[in-house]
Amino acid sequence: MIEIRRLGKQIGAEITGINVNSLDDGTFAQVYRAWLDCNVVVVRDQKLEIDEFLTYSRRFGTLHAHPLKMANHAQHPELTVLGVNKFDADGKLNLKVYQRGSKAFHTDGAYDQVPFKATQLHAIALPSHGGDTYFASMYAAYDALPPALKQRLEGRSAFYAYGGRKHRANAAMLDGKARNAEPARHPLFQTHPETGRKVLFFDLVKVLRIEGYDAEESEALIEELTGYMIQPDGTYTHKWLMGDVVIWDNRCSYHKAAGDYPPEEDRIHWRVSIK
Ligand SMILES: O=C(O)CCC(=O)C(=O)O
Ligand SMILES: [Fe+2]
Repeated sequence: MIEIRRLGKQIGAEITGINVNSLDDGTFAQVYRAWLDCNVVVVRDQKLEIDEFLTYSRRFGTLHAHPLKMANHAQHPELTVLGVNKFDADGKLNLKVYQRGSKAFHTDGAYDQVPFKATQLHAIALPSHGGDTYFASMYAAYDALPPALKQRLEGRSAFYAYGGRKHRANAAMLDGKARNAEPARHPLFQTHPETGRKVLFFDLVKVLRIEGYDAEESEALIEELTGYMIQPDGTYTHKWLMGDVVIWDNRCSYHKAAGDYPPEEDRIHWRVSIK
């Protein structure tokens, strides 16, 4: 029997009592509805083969191979294995692997003209402590904006690129097409295509500038918007358990890896990007 329980005040839901390998359409519709309502859905206690994880993930949309090829699975290019090859040949911790996703709150694929709809992770190995994932609601961020700021930025967009303002050189790690892509332009205020609710679409890792302002004004606005992204009632911190399958909606949530676990321990997830 499916059981759905809210985790955070505004985002996060836990689902127990299902096997994602054998969900009938009616039960999947309940999972999908909970996901739209709560933005982040945690399905507990799954034991999956790679094919099963991919098949289940395809029920949410089309899988998209991540343009950062370094950890994509050789036989299953749509699958990224997070947390592997953490140490270089000389034994040095590779921070690009260890700190992936932990720089700042972001939404996946903002560098793309069509950002990812969803990202789904399955926990394969977990450290003894640390390694949480933080989530925050873009709806709560939008709702918290003062009316004057909303009015000022209505209709405005921001530009995004891999690596953002500080680490643009990291784009060199992407595959050819993505490496040479023009920055993507996305409206700051968007309406979620399925819920009809308004969000503050923003990404601190990849934002370059706000359109229509000079560099100084743009930086000031980025700082101002940053102050509204994380609303206490709009957050959920996920503490991973083995077997968790977690999917988040990139159209209405920000996330960030804590990036604080003991580096000598494994923290491994299967990951897919869904459009
Ligand atoms: O490892 C995590 O907790 C999340 C990393 C991340 O940002 C991602 O997979 O998109
Ligand atoms: Fe991410």
